[in-house]
Amino acid sequence: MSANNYSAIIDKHKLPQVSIIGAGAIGQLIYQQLSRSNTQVNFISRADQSQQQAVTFTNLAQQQTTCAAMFIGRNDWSQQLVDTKLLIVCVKAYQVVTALKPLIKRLRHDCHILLLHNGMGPHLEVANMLNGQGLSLGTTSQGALKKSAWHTQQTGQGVTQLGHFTGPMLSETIKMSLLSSIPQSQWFEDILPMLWQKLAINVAINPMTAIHDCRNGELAAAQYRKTITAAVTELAQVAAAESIMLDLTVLLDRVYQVIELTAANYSSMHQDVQHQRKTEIEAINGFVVLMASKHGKSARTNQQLLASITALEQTYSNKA
Ligand code: KPL
Repeated sequence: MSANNYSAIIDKHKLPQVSIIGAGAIGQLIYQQLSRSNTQVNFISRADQSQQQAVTFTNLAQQQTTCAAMFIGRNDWSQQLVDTKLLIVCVKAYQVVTALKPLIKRLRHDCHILLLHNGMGPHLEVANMLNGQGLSLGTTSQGALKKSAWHTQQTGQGVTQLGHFTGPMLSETIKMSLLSSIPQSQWFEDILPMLWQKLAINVAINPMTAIHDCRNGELAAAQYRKTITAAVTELAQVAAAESIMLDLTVLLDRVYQVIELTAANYSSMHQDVQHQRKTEIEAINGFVVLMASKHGKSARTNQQLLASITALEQTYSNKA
């Protein structure tokens, strides 16, 4: 049965509860997509008290809707998290472990965790923190923009790739509910190659746009080709050392396709640097460097890109 047919016959009152950590653009987009398909969904908040928050969403057709989202505060975590069957983690890569630490012990053993962030790396640490829960990983190229704290606008369609990583599998009911709620979402038996492919796009586009202060489209210029090719080549070599075989030509074609498709956009790392926010460089080029050193290899270009972005972060006036 297809995911769409399945959603039509699900009794919404019997649907398991999904919780989201991270009310950024992607967290709010996923919240909207799940709640529209009648999944019971709430946010986990760092505030003490639980509260309802009006959240506004503008879809691709420019239609705006507002609904009341439940934010579960710390005082209610223990009581509410026992009902959570899937916890979707939408915070930045460098926040994943800290955000999950106080929650894991309160989750049911049969709760499942799904990490959905840019970059790679936190999954290795989270795998060691699990308390019987299963772990899935995902990546999305849906475009979303936060217009204000509680107003998110979808800015582009895109695929969402999800799949199992370790521990018990996600239940079929929740998997089907996810796939039927998130447009163009797919489940992969082996998710790691998909994450490495997405990482190839990010290792090339994100640091280069931040360093050269440009939109994604400008990276099509010949002057950037050498660095982009070198960064992606190193990534493919490191992935191969991890037994993930990727075709370099396909990876580079995809990088240039994304450069063209998102030509007018500023990458997330460009935006982070412009707003003097911590970037996800450690989970992007930093992950390639880390995996290279694990295999006794060097990844010189990724190391240089990592160093350049780290140096840019050091220039922020407010380094908090
Ligand atoms: O994922 C992205 C990002 O900005 O983080 C790309 C695909 C590069 C689009 O800008």
